[in-house]
Amino acid sequence: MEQYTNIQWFPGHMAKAKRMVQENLKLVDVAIELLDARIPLSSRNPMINQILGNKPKLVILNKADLADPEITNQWKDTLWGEKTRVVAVNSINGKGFSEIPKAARELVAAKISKMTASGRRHRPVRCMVLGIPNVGKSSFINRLARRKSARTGDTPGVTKGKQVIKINKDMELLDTPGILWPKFEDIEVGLKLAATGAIKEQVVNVEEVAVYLIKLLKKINPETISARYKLQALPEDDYELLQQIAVKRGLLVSGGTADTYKASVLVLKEFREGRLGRISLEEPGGITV
Ligand SMILES: Nc1nc2c(ncn2[C@@H]2O[C@H](COP(=O)(O)OP(=O)(O)O)[C@@H](O)[C@H]2O)c(=O)[nH]1
Ligand SMILES: [Mg+2]
Repeated sequence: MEQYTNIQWFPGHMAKAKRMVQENLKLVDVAIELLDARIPLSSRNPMINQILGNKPKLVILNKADLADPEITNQWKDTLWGEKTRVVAVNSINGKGFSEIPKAARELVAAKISKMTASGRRHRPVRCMVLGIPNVGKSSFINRLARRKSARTGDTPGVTKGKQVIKINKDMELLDTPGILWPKFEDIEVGLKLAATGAIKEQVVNVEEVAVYLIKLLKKINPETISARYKLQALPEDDYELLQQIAVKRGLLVSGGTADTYKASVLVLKEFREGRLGRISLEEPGGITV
């Protein structure tokens, strides 16, 4: 079951989150920005660069198990920069995690060599995790710390009483993540966040989300839809396609017409569980719908 954090973001909360994150950033060498590998743009906090200033950044493309591996590689190249490293992971099974300490070290290499040169022993690279709700912060921290549960703070910003977890001799991590707000202004961002399960679809209409997802899937990978729902030719109209899926799956309301609500829930569930394949909804070139 997916667990939703349900934060109501008001301007006051955003200001507080920003302030708390910036306070915690003072304690760390590297910010770990968690993104959803399927939607690296839409799962970003809109103010992240401003919040981080010139803090070195390790971008984690999380849920990479659900994303198209080729597109994830393109994102890695695109996002990589002088003060940015990028690692793709699966926080459920730990795939990709072995690359993290090296990437974090690289980001502070200059600082470390300066310390070693002056005869001081360098301390471990200290990191903190940042990201929007449901991007996988708790799962990521648990994996990295190899423990069962992370403290989950639903409080915007970061929970008080933070602790530092030792990851290995080179790396430590604040145990509470910074929770940041997603983009709100853009309807497509909202739909992508809802489609991937980052926000409750009650916020947006379930059928609207499903129809939008179908529209994207038809562009990205029409064969998957045809194969999965045993449809020969996909209709032009996305709502009609949803109706056909309903009929194929025997999801009917009394009178025999398609239950598009149930079909919407089904398509969204199957997409989120990866049963439609590994699909990225955003690629560096930009998918235009
Ligand atoms: N498939 C997959 N699911 C993930 C991954 N990381 C987290 N999840 C799921 O995403 C949902 C939200 O994760 P959670 O750690 O609670 O997110 P948080 O709100 O950022 O702390 C949960 O259902 C997790 O099981 C991942 O790498 N792959
Ligand atoms: Mg959490």
